[in-house]
Amino acid sequence: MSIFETNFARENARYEALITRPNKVSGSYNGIYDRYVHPVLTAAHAPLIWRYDFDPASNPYFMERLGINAVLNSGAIYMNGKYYLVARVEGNDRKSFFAVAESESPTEGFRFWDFPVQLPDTEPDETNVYDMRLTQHEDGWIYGVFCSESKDKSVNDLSAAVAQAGIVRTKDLKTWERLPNLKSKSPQQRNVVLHPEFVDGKYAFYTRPQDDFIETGSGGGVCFGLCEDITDPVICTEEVVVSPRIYHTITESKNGAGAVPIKTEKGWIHIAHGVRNTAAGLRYVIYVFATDLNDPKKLIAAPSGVFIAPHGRERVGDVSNVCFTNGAVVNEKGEVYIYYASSDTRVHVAATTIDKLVDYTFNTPSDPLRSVDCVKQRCELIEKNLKFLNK
Ligand code: BGC
Ligand code: BMA
Repeated sequence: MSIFETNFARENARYEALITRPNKVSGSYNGIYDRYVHPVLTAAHAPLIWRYDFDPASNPYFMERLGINAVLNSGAIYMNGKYYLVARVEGNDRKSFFAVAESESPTEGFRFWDFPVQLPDTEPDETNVYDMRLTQHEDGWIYGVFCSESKDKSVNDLSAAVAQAGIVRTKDLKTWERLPNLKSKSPQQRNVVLHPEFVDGKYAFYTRPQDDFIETGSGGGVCFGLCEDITDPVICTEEVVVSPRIYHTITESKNGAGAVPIKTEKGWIHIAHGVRNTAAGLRYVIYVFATDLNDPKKLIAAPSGVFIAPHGRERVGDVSNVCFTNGAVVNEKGEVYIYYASSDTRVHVAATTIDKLVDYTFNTPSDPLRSVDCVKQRCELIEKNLKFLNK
């Protein structure tokens, strides 16, 4: 066999073994959700035809020509009995793009389609795109809202950038129509999510106003605003804060909506992210809050602290100490699968159910915000438990 043939055969076998590898629940327990042992998507899940030149004449060593660096923050949708992830794929060149991976199972077997998503090129200054949220809207379209990033040419700083919310829509995840970027009063927007239902007859967005590309500045947290016409998307109401940033909590530096809110009998459940600053850089964790069924900007539950934080191997990657989600699905059995990326490098899944998620959201105490009160809260739990043990 030629070098090409040997290397091709080995890599192809490795690839197939990876895609068909069974997954299983990991040993870590909290009763709230199950983490799975293996990531569901990694850079190695990128098809070989995306990366290698398959012509032995032009590529005798079977050398990677266009490498993939990471597969991360993935939008998710459950449709026609199948699970689809629209992942952020980052090439070795640091540019991200979107690609659809499909599986019959929520926890394993995700395989990318042959071609990545080819977004209509309507924003001439757009340099990078990432973190798509997929909303199955009651108007019949599937919307993808993502971050559209451009260089900030107004200042003399090579790294200055502007983040805006890009919007596309599709019926089949194959043909994508691009709409104009969302306009709001905020100079920058990231982590924007479209609510799945009309609110007061209008499209409703969770936004995250920010003064600067990295710093949210005066931006108070995850906000909510309405939009009359999705084809000319302008936030026409005041952006009101739904889930605030709070001093000395997991949302102190920033927070942002994550998965599209999940409708339950008790309220809309939001799986979002919170960021705090540390000596080792920003730490991203996932948290949960709930809003009113009839008034989705009204916060009705705020379980205390972290829902998912990076564990073990998840802690290390291109941007270490990050857990981030922009997609979760619910199937007809009431099972919930939360797709979260660790350290901007790979995508994992955590499995729970609507019943458990409701129990967690509405029965986990809220953060009392001061150590002394947190101790009181814990002592009450201990006293209650000791009574049970002594029975
Ligand atoms: C990166 C994102 C990151 C953002 C803010 C962008 O350039 O692509 O992953 O969230 O900067 O740090
Ligand atoms: C951002 C997000 C993600 C990323 C995170 C950590 O602000 O939008 O793309 O996972 O930072 O780098």
